[in-house]
Amino acid sequence: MSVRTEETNYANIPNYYGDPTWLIHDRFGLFIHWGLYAAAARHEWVMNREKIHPDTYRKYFKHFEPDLYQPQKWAKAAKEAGMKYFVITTKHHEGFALWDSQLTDYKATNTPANKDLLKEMVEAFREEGLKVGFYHSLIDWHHPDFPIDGLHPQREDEAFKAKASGREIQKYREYLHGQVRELLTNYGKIDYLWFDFSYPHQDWGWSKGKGAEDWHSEELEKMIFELQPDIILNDRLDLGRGVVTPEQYQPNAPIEINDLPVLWEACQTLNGSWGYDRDNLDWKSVDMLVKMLIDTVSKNGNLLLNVGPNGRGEFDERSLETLQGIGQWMRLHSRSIYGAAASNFQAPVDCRYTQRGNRLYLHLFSWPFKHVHLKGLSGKIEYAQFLHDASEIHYKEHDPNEVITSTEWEIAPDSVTLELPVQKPNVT
Ligand code: JFZ
Repeated sequence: MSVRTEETNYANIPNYYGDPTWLIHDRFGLFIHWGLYAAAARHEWVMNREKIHPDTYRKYFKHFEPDLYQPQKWAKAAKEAGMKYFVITTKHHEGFALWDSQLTDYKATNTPANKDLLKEMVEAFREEGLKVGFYHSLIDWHHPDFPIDGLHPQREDEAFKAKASGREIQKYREYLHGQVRELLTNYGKIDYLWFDFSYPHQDWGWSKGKGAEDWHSEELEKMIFELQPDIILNDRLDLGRGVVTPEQYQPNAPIEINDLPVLWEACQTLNGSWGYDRDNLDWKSVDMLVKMLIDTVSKNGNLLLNVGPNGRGEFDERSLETLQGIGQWMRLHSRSIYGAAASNFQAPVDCRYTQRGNRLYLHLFSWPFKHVHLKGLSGKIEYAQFLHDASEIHYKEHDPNEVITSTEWEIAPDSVTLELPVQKPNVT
């Protein structure tokens, strides 16, 4: 079991958590949402949103045939995009197991796919040198004992009552713990476990608020650390600890509790849907995603960026193009991302700073002005260059406080990152 050092003293992880140094260094991971909903091709919540009965939803189980599935290609795409770890949905809310679980028949080996899809994926990503993360849904719309105990509008209907009656959460809990045990026993070293999700103060219509008492989170957590002592956990077990996971928004500043930084990771989609969503046209640009990554690192966070593979087992063209675009940026700029964190210097308007040791990176999100003024850097800069081509940047000492540099460059590259070795290391 790793012992945490001073530098990794984070507010929201207890002493026995694995060493998060790799996560903090790597900064950028791939989220993969893949399950039967890929066949429905209209969002991973389709079963719930369209109130599809599990018996009807079974058509996707029957026709799940990912004949083009080659996880080596996924791993390669992720690596080329600059991602250092991945998190795969072992089971999403629909309840379908991507692996050969001994605790259910609702699994990949019983579909036309006819194999343990998780096993190959884990091997492929490890082969490319990426760390392995499992997403696992606490919620289960398929399991016959997952409580339907909320204030559902149809709760008085006979059919609904019949469906909701006789459900024993104890049985579901055993199933949940059992499946987690399988996942952490049969696939080698797992680096990251990402539960989803608790909602103790919310009623989802079909289900009353659920949290630590329902999942027996403490007990679950104990088992997890027995099986995988170095694993990192996210914060959705309702225990008030783990990697904080703001969803589809960027916090304004580094997240802190009691003046201590917390480990946090933004999760973001490419197009607003996590599962493959065929008719969705709402794709984020490479430029926007790169800015999200920079913004995240400038606030001490990680970015977990999602792809929803399709029913044939492929990343669609649009996702691949986006990953390639990010990869092109990363090839030239990853030095400002890996091992980088927030800087104590305050970035000018429309800019972000990331800092790694004594290298300060100034990312200009836009530069409509003639000059950028860099506060607090007077007398501290040793040298300034563009990061993408290591060409020198001229700058002037402006007043005791500021350094200025012209932005009237002859060639304005798509994205501008300046690398400024500063004399005093000032990393947070
Ligand atoms: C959950 C899932 O429902 C969703 O399908 C996807 O897997 C995503 C990554 O996680 O969505 C959530 C979970 C928690 C919150 C919001 C959306 N939350 O706490 O605000």
